[in-house]
Amino acid sequence: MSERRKFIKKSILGSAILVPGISGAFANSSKKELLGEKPLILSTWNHGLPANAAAISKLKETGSILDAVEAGVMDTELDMDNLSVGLQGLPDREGITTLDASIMTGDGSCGSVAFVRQVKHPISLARVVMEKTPHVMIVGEGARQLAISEGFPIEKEELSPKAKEAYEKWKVTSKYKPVINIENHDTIGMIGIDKNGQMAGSCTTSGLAYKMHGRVGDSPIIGAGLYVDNEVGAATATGLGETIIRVCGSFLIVELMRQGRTPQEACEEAVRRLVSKSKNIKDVQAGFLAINKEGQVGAYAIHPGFNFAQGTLSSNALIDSKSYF
Ligand code: SD4
Repeated sequence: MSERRKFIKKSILGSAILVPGISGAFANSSKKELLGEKPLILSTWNHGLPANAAAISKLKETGSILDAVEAGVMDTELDMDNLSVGLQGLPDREGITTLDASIMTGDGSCGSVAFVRQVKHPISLARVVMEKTPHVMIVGEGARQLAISEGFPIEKEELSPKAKEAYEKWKVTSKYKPVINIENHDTIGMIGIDKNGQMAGSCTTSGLAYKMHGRVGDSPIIGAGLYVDNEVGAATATGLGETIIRVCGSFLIVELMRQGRTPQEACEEAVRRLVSKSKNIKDVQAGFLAINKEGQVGAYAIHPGFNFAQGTLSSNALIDSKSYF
């Protein structure tokens, strides 16, 4: 674990900061979830804390929940300690880092990029796809060309020192076995609601370490890694993308909430569905995070170890998710 993460874990979990009205939802049964405070921002894993802080600060500055979820994950895209997000992320089998990202607002607008190289902020490129093109998803060289035409800086294609070291070690055996919770699972998914009930979400990743060249995960697939609907709620996913795509995980959760499930019940049902449709589930981690329009929160993963950060205007805390196993 990096020094930065150790520090965050110690300073936050160590002092047991609780978020009024929400932490209780995780101590008690999902039926007893309390109404959440708004605005509310949720994001996956430890790096969700600084990302939430960046999102809340942007929300205060511009008042836009879309700006907030973009700015929040941009912080993670620049985090040199994170080897699963941004250009510092672990590469594919050929030694090339390729990025996936998506963004969505509660009115159904969405955009994404996948298999994109040399762009530091794929989330902002996903926003360009959403706002400036007639399309939803642009991939590979096309996405890089769009970045160039939109004036995004194109970075030199070289691995970060940590990614290079890890890749050199991996090449010795070239074995592909996802490790639960660590290395392969650090994607950031962020969902948020403002005080008026407007929702937005973002998701950005370098995907699975040592994936096949050209592999795309769930994160840029609308409905798999991210889904947002102002009428119901929002969900995002982390973990082995193939398992999440198979059940349209985030869309499934929003639809279950539409049918009356709480965010917690919906996340649990989606994990059960995913487990029933996947093989070798003991070696696979996946987790979901959800919010409904009342500001209730849910989170659930296959294995223990998944956590998320929950931020309001006055608090920001890490919370451990419950899990199937
Ligand atoms: C993927 N879902 O590409 C991403 C990886 C991930 O935490 O979430 N890592 O499959």
